[in-house]
Amino acid sequence: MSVYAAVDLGASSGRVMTARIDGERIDLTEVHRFANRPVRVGGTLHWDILALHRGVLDGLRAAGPVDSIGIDSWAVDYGLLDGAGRLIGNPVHYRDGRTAGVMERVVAELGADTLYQVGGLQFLPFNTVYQLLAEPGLDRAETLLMIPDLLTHWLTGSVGAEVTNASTTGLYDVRTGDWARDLAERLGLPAGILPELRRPGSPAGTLLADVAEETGLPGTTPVTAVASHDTASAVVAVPASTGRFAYISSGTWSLVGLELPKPVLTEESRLANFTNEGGLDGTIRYLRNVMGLWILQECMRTWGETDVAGLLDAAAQVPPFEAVIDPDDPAFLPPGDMPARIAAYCERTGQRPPQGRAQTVRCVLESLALAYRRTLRDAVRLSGQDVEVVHVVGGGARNALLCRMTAEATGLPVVAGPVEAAALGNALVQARAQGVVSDIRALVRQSEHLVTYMPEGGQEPWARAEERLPVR
Ligand code: LFR
Repeated sequence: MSVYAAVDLGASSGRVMTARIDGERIDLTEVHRFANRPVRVGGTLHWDILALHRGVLDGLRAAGPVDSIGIDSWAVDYGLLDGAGRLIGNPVHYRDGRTAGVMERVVAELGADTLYQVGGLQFLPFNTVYQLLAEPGLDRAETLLMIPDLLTHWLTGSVGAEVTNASTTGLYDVRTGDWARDLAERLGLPAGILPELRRPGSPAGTLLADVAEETGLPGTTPVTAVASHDTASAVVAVPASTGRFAYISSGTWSLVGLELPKPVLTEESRLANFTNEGGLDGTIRYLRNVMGLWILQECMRTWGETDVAGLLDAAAQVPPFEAVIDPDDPAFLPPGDMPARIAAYCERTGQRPPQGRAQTVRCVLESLALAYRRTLRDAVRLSGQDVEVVHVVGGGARNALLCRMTAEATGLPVVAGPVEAAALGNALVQARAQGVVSDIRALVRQSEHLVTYMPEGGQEPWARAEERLPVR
């Protein structure tokens, strides 16, 4: 029996899980969960990075002795170290407004095509490259570390840039699998701050003496670079049994797309705003960021409501398609009063705003399912890869109403689960690196409880609802 610690940091909470693997099965246990509460200081929205490090240390203590440790988190954000290895300022949250207008300026200067040919990324205002151009601490910076690389550095002292997360920066060349140093220089960014790349499965050092003392773990405990972008880890754990599958990594964001052997960098793909992020073993995560359950989470925060099951039950009872929104409208990106923004969107587009909470939730879920329908159709068309099943992984796999709508809207069977895909993918990459596992997806299929939703209603109502959305 081998045991791995998977540290998985999400936008609202972090968790440390232990994964026990006996070659036939993997068993996950959550040993510690802690809040991840962004803090606004001096008008800037920050991550509380020391609280996250604290949570990691407490979680590792709770985990007890393990064969290896791996860390994954959301992408694009980073910390900068000075020449003495000290953190320059607190990492800024990608939903902060400091990047307003930066992407537009860079696109005007360099051309969208140049950027897409190199990075292959969806044009999102918070991609690391645009954040760096809005970064006051850059002149003192010697090293850029993405969030999981920074936390790994604090555990082991090692410095490196794990590739799946590096691929979300806009400064990584998706064609060559190396940093795009030329592009950085053209933008006036110091390419010297980009650390050496490391592939998922490679060693990232052993615990520093003070970390060993804090956690009660032996200093010889190895830390392994996993697919450190949480979405990459989640895709690793998609329990697909065919190559013809799509996935929706469903949490705060919905990452909707395909796994491909090569990037798609065509003009059509750029115009459809698809991303080509790096996955395990050189695969490409060809996907689109759909705003996701964030909109529902912010509605609930605004209402002071915590009973998600009750809301979903109520939403299932109200009439369909009263109002539809484009979840990717930039109005929904920053934190704030989402019900008011949904109402404003409806008024702007000549629709009657949802009349209550259940109606609002129904509107959000139907609009997400519509976005999935459009995105998957585009992904298939642009990549030429056919799809016969949609795997929904992550917390959203628990949302039966949304899974049912997704099956209907796409006309495809939806297989929901695992819920803890990112932690599973994290642990399984460690296990594979140690030779304990060979076929990751087969092991997930054997171990996890999956629920299938067949596309029961016809697609016509969805096609009609889609016509009410702006063409993109
Ligand atoms: C999901 C995710 C997405 C990324 C967004 C911001 O947790 O990692 O893949 O686009 O967060 O980093």
